[in-house]
Formats: sequence, structure tokens, C-alpha cells
Amino acid sequence: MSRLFSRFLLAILLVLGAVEVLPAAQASAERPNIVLIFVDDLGWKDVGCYGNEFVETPNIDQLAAEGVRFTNFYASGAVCSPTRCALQSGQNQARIGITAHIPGHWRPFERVQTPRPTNAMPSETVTVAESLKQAGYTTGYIGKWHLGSGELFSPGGQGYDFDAEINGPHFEGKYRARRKDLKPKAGQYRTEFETDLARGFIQRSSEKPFFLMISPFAVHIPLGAMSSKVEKYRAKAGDNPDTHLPHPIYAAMIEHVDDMVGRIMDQLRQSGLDRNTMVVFTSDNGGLYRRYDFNPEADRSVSVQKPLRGEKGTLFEGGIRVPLIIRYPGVAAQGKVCDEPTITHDFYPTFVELAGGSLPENQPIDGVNLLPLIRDPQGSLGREALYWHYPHYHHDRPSSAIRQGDWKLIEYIDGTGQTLLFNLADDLGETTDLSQSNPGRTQQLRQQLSRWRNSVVARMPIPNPHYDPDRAGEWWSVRTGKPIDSQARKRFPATEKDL
Ligand SMILES: [Ca+2]
Repeated sequence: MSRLFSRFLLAILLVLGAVEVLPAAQASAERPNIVLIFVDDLGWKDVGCYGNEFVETPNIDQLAAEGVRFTNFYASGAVCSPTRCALQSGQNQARIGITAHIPGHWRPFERVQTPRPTNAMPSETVTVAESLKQAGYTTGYIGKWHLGSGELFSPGGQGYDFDAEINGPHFEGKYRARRKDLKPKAGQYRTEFETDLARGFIQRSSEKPFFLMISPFAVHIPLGAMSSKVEKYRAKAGDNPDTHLPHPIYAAMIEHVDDMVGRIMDQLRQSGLDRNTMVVFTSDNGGLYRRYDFNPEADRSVSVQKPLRGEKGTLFEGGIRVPLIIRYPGVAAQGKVCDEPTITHDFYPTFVELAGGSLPENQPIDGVNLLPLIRDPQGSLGREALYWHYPHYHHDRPSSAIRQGDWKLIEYIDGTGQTLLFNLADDLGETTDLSQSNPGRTQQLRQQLSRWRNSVVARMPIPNPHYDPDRAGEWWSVRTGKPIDSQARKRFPATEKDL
């Protein structure tokens, strides 16, 4: 028998053997599906199981009762695009340069000039969807993308078989899918449309393992929700102008998201997939308290994150600490809490491990596989530190941060040299700066943060020759290249009745 023929025979036997041992249907039945619900701007304190007593979130709370709830989970960034970039690429967004929301805004007359952020995730990035496709998964994307426009940079161009990118705020006629054949029903609120698309995808995909990312635009401003829900929360708040409560429309938006979770879980049960699917529920950044250019006379607050300090657009806990719930029956502990610090870019290696795939070569992966923690929430990842880099003016000044154990250091990179040190175990609200009383730890963390920034080639602000204290507060739009006129902003309808 010639060597060539014996190899051929061996190959045939291997194929036959493989088919016999592992039929395709059985293989897919054993490999779990992944559903990631990635809410926009949902803060750490915005749902019931994280301590919110005003908003009703029975479906999200049920998810926590059946899975693991993470108390120290962080968004990779303080705003949308950076965290989304970290999620898709498995690495800190500072490596890619998407450090601000796309297209962003800036303050041309501030003390420092901030780096112009990259305006699309490069197409050569191997996304989590591409890695899962490589492992034989069908991939779907529904909702907000915010990582660049045009075919090449769309979800479809970045590894998603089903691309239902949707843009525009919450009411029918105001938002639309990029794919023109995907149309909402008359009067349909955006999260309901997104949920219908998700249910359809799950129904169509039960033959093969799938990864579905659902990225609702709720609960991002402009505030807008269906009147039935808004009226309920207005009645609940009464005439109380108490800013310790979330805005009634915001509360209603959270309930829309809770409905979404309930209807997606129903579909998984109907399709017989609820036991073999990992469901992940989280947010892209902390809750918004007020617009960055907010006029205190004009409106009331949106979300309340107390006892956390800060909000979306800051590196205080209120800007980056967000909910994370993972439900995966048979594997994830039920109703348990995990206090280990974790971060958005951990999803990439977690999902790829779950799918039995492999991580891309030649692409640094900063995330850590969370499966051991999902099995044993009391375990530890043994990670040295978590890092953030946000070199832009927004709700705070340009800054970087490091968390190591219970210690957190925020360094302002705006030419002031200011540094804040907190111990989160004693001071979750970051009220007491310990940098003066702990100079040794402050210096160590500051050096470690600096080494990390160098290692990822993080772009830094530079002194601004046009610095003008009188005009430093002006906001300019990257999209128009002109100053932003906050007073001229159009008011958006609060409910469908205002349309
Ligand atoms: Ca966001």
C-alpha cells in the first residue's frame, strides 16, 4: 500500500470516526449558546437586585436568583464606544485608541489638548464574533453598535452573520435598522422591536450553537418611554421633587429593559434552550446623573448612583461599576454573589473557552476567562490589577485609574498632577482621599499605572498652546467642528403621546 493511499485511508477513517462519535446535531447540543444583553448606560444601582427600591425589575432579579450576581464588575470604559471596543476586541480600548465615544466632543481652550480618538474599530481586529464563528457558532447582533459606520465597520463587517444594527431614539419613526427589510410594528417602542428581532433569531438558530448580542439603546438619553409605564412611576414618585429617586421616565425605560429580559427568557424556554444557554446581563458604563453640559435650571437628574461617587463619563465608581449577572444552569452557581473584580473585556476569553474555540494569534487579549468564577463565585482570578484610561474632558477631567485589591488610584492627566487614592473596602463612596497619608502606596500605584499606559501605548493629552481660562468651558463637536449650542437642543418627546 503506498504511503499516499494509506494517508488517504486514514483520513477517511478519521472523518467516518468523527462523524460516528460526534454527530453534528449532538455536538451542537453540547455546546452552549450565548446570549449577551448589553444595556446602554444602566448604572450599578439601577435594578432591584442591586438595591434599587423604586424601579420594578422582576425578570432581571429572577435572572440573579438563578445565576451569579457580580458586585465588583466594571465597564472597561466610562462611556459607550470604548467599552464596546474592549468587548469586541478582548483588550483594553487604549491599545486601539477608541478612548472616547464616537465621534466625540472636546474643549479646544482647556489646559491640555486631548487625543483625537480613533473613529472606528479597525477591520483587522479579530472580534469575539469572529472567534466564535471560527469555532462553528452562528452570530447575531441587534441594536446599538457605535464602533464606526459603513459596511466595513458595521456588525456584519466585523463578524456577525445577522446584522440588525439600529440607530435613533426610542419611538417608532425615530429609530431605524440599517437593513431596510427589518421594520418595527406600528407604534413599537424600540426595546420591543429589538426583543422581537432577538426572539426571531433564537427561533431560527436552534439547530446550531449561536452567540447573540442584544444591545438596546435604552436606557440612554433622550428620556422617552411608553406612557403607561411613565404614568406608573410618576404616580409612585408623587409630587416629590426628590432627586434621590431616578427620573420617572428613566425608571420606565429600565422596566422596558426588564420586559425585554423576560421575553427573551420566555423564548429560550419555548425553544427548549434555556438550560443550554449562558445568559449574560450587563451595561456599557455607569448611570448618567446629568448631561455633561447640563443646565441646572432646565431639568432634573436622570439616574441616581448613591452611595457611589460620580456618574457616566468619570472614572469614579459611579462611572464604571455596573451590574453583571450570568445565568448558566448546571454550571453557574444559583443565586450566589461574586465579589471578585472583573471587567468587560473578560467576556471574550470566557465565551471563546465556553465555545471550545481558540483565541486569536497576534492580538493581545487582556481579558481573563471567568468560567472558574462562575462555577465557584468565592474563587479568585489572581489578577494583578484593573486599569482604565480616559484622556478626555466629559463629566470629569482627563484621567487614568488603577484598582489593585481594595485600593484605587485616580490620576488626572490634565496638567494638574492631581492624584486621588481610595480604599474601596472602607470607603465605597470614594469620599476620603488617602494619597497624602499613604505616599508610598500612592507612588507605587502611580508608577504601575504609568508602566501599564506605556505597555499599551496609551495616547496622552499634551499642553495646549491655545489654553484660555475664559473659554475653557466651551464644548465643541467633533462631527461638526463647531461649538455645541446646548440651549438650542431640541426637546425629545417623553412618551408616544408627545410625538
Ligand atoms: Ca453607554
